[in-house]
Amino acid sequence: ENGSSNSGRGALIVLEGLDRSGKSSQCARLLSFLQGKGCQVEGWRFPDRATGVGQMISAYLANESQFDDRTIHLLFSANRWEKTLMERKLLGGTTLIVNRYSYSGVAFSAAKGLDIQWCKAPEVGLVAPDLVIYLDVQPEKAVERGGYGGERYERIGFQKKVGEHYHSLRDSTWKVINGSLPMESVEEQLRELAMNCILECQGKQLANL
Ligand code: DGP
Ligand code: NA
Ligand code: NA
Repeated sequence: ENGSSNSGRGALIVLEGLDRSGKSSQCARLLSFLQGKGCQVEGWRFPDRATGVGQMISAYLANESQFDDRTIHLLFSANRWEKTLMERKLLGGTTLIVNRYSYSGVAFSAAKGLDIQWCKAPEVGLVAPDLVIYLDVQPEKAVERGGYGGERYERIGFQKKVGEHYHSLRDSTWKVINGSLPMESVEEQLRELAMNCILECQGKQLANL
């Protein structure tokens, strides 16, 4: 069994973590590993800056435009709701490796002081991930990794608060990987978690958040 089975649906696998926690590199590595195994798989990311809503988010993150905290929260959420293709891809057997999802939405907005339940509300009804992998890196370590790019949230004090909120969001679908380990070790753990998830979810129904 090499994971290329046509039976069953694809898995929704989400990577979460602070800025500079290694999500982008690990998503890319995992994607090419699974492709090499013959898996039907795609890499996605949120925010998707290419859509109309995504361009508003991108300008906000670059500090080129301002929005009220609640307004931008709803735009990030809208950017996830735009992806109506997600469910069809999964049901068609494609596994999605997604860089950030609803947990980013809640953790980043709650770190600004918004009410958690209010933050979660617009996410309800989105497709639920089969697996959330949290790359756990101390904010101090993340900064050392070549620094931040200068976007709005890339400040250590804010990232610490985001980390605390991520911690409170953990549930049974979460697996935490120590993101400070060597890249190869993180990669190896991710591969194993992803392969198991892909096999396990083939017989399971899709659920909603
Ligand atoms: P990225 O493209 O992964 O570097 O994300 C851009 C920034 O936006 C990053 O600081 C994390 C933050 N972010 C991602 N998703 C959301 C969200 O849904 N809501 C909020 N408030 N911030 C988010
Ligand atoms: Na960023
Ligand atoms: Na990031």
